[in-house]
Amino acid sequence: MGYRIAVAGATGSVGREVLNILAEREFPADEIAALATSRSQGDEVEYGESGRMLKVQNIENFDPAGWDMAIFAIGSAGSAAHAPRFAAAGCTVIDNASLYRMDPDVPLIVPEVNPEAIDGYRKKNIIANPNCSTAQMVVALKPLHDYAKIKRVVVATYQSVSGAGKAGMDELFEQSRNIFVGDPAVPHKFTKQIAFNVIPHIDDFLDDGSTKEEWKMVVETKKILDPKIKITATCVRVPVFVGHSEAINIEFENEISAAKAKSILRESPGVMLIDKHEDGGYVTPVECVGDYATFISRVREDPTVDSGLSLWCVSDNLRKGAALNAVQIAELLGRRALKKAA
Ligand code: 2RA
Repeated sequence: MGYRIAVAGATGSVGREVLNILAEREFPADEIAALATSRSQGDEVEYGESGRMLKVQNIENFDPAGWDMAIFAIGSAGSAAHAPRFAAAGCTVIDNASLYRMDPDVPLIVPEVNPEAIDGYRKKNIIANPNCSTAQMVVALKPLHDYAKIKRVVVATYQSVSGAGKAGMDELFEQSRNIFVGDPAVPHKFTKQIAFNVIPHIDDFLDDGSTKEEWKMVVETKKILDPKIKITATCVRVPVFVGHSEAINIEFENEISAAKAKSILRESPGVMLIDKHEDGGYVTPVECVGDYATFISRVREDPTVDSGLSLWCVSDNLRKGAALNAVQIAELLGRRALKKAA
């Protein structure tokens, strides 16, 4: 017997990826419900490339009783409105929004990093999916932390416009076209022109001058990996459609060489090491699109500290940064807790 699983936000870019990945990975689903707001009610979405079409149901009227789990990709307001109702009905919510991530009664899970934390889901029947920039970074950091204990991380991100949803992708496309034909590139979604530019600002500003995106990288990494790690982040939007990149500098308590780090990363779950010291011997965002892995390149020692490394990390933000991680949590939940299917 398989699961009854709902996908809320099924018409959005992350929701569609969730359906693609459930189908690709042959998730043991007996029944799948595609949910969205009333605006999309009656639309159809495809279950992966199976040709099987799912009719979109209005989440407002959906009764979650008898459903095993629901993956939510409907933003914090949608999660606030519906997650407690689903959870109370016995349907475990795997939430992609930021709303519950730092709730001490909600586990924040990256299955390659802290699968054991999932057992805490029973308190609220909700599990949180981390922010995209955090997810790929902790996959890269975890095996190195296990070996040499990380003291401090300095990260700069290069985040694609799909992190801001379809509107972000449309804006990059429109502005690029406008610039080519001599029309003005007016910003709507982003705060400045994104085409042929970079913007050092993602999410709201905080009182200390950092942004909420930067804060998320700090607090989520501590919750998932180790509260003792010091982290400072600068998050930047770049004119790339899909795929977040990160330049990560790591300082360790114990000694670790670049060669040792590479041999560890080569064997680490979720990691693909592509690191040749030659032209093109590294991964760029366009190459990671549609892939599951967190790609690591440019691993090298940092001679300015006793034990330090710098590396380059790239991943599909709609997949490992959102939909894939959520589906991996659903698989983990099935294996560890619900145990209905193999
Ligand atoms: C972004 N972190 O890239 C967001 C998406 N979760 O804007």
